[in-house]
Amino acid sequence: MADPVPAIRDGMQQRAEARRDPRLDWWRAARFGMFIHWGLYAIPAGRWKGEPVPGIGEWIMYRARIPVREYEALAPRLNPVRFDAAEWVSLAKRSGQKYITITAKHHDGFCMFGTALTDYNIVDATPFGRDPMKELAEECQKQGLRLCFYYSQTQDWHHPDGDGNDWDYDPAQKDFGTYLRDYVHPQVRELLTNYGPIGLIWFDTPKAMTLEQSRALLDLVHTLQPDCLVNGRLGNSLGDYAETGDNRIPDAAVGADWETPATINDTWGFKSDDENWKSVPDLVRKLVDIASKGGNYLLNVGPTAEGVIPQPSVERLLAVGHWLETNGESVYGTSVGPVQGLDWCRTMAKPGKVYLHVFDWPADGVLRLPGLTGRVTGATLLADPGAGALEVTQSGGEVTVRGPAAAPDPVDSVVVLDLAD
Ligand code: JFZ
Repeated sequence: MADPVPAIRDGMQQRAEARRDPRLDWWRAARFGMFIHWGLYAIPAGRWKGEPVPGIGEWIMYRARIPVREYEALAPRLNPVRFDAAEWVSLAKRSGQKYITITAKHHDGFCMFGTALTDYNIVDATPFGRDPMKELAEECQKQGLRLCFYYSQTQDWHHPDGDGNDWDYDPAQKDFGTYLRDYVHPQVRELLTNYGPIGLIWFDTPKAMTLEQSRALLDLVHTLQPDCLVNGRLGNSLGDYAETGDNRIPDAAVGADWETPATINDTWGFKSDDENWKSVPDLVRKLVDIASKGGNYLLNVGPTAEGVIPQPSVERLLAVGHWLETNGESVYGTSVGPVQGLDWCRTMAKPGKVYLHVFDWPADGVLRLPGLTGRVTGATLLADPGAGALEVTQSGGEVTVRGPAAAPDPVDSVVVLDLAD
């Protein structure tokens, strides 16, 4: 795939003027969300007919060119009896995540919500017979998180007129416009009518969508729920904020609203043999890196077909949440930090304050921060205010803070710098 970052940056620039749109206030403050890829693909979990299928788990139908009739046979086997919406929402909450974005329909076309448009959905086609999106919506309301829906608007490998499946359907015979009008639009209407207030709709892989088609979908969302946001993968640089390429973090701060969607191992949809889990320090630093550049981190989990979020994901998320309990003040509600481009640290800003996140604590405990123009009136360790004020001096455009010799937190020690107004 071509490097998506320059294109994303163009989109970001175009969105810069929408920067102060208050509809995004909750999302800007949130900084950390839970992505959930959950669907029929969790059953094969990366293997088809006894053979491993390389690549991301939710693409198995495409990668193995599984005929629709064969893939459909997974539906009667989907019975996630261990699914517990309260537990998932509580996990997100305890992990410090402020919103949940879950696959209502991924490219395989199977609907994980009750829909009148097709029987190919979890309520009508599985022994489970429940609508997990309803249950999640209720729990999010109860526990105070925003629920958001991923919806694959272009690719649908099950629908004869959807994009992507050229092994069952002849692309020349497809009527994409009709699919959008008579299937996608009514389904988006259902998602924005039947589940209460929805934080955002996460579209994906726009491919050949025309400007009119993207615009019509954007208008539909905003007509149904004016406060519902739309991500940047609607196509044609439309949407309320930009999405980077998967797992991509821009190397500099970006003056617009953006989000990095990221895996916690190497797959989105559950794969039984993917054990390449990112470490807790890596996850914390990625969150901080992203927030310091003005973005949000949308970190994925891939629940099993039984409805269980894999334990290695749970442990890591809770550890990040534990770190955020102490350090959240320096992440949530912050904006792009004043000092950028240093390896050893990241900065974030709030009115009257700069949070200095130190990844590599110097051996002598003396932090030398260049590039800060404001006058610093004090410095403390966020995790240990009892340690009192740290000695600060400022000269020649450099702030010097004398901290303890040992890193207070080997992952990221946060120093709060107070600024004179
Ligand atoms: C898409 C999906 O195809 C994938 O299954 C998953 O849902 C992911 C979050 O999004 O994959 C993409 C989309 C865009 C890029 C890369 C993978 N990109 O812009 O680099």
